[in-house]
Amino acid sequence: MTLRPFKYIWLISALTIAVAACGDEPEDAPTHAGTTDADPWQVGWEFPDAPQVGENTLLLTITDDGHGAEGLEVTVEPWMPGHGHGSPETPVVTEGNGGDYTVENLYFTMGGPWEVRIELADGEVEGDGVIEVDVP
Ligand SMILES: [Cu+2]
Repeated sequence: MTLRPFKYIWLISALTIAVAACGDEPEDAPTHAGTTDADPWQVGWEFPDAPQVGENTLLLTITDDGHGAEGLEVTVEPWMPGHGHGSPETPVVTEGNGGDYTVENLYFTMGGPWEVRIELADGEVEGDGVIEVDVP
C-alpha cells in the first residue's frame, strides 16, 4: 500500500473551505422563513427580524395555486404545545397587496418551541396551518 499524503492534505483543505462557506451567510438573508400548507392555500412566511421573547412581526404571503389570495380572513394564534399555553396578546393582521398579510403584536412570552397557528377563511372554504418557531 502506498500512502500519498499530498492527496489527503488537499482533501482536508477542501473540507475546511466547504465548512467555512456554510457559516458565511449574507447578513441580509431572512433569519427565519419558510412555507407551510393551509389547504387549499399555501403560506409563505418570514420573520423580518429573528423571533424573540416579546413582540414580533411576521410576514405572510398566501397563495392559491400560485396566485395571491386576497380578502382572506386571517386569524393567528401563538401556542406553546409543550406547556399548553398561548399568549396574553392578540396578534393584529393587516392585509397588503396580492396576498401579502402582515402580522403584528405576535407575542411570545418565553423562549422555547412555539407554534404559530394560522386559520384562513374566504367565506366558503376554511384552511389551517402551523408554523413552528424556536424562540431563543
Ligand atoms: Cu411556555
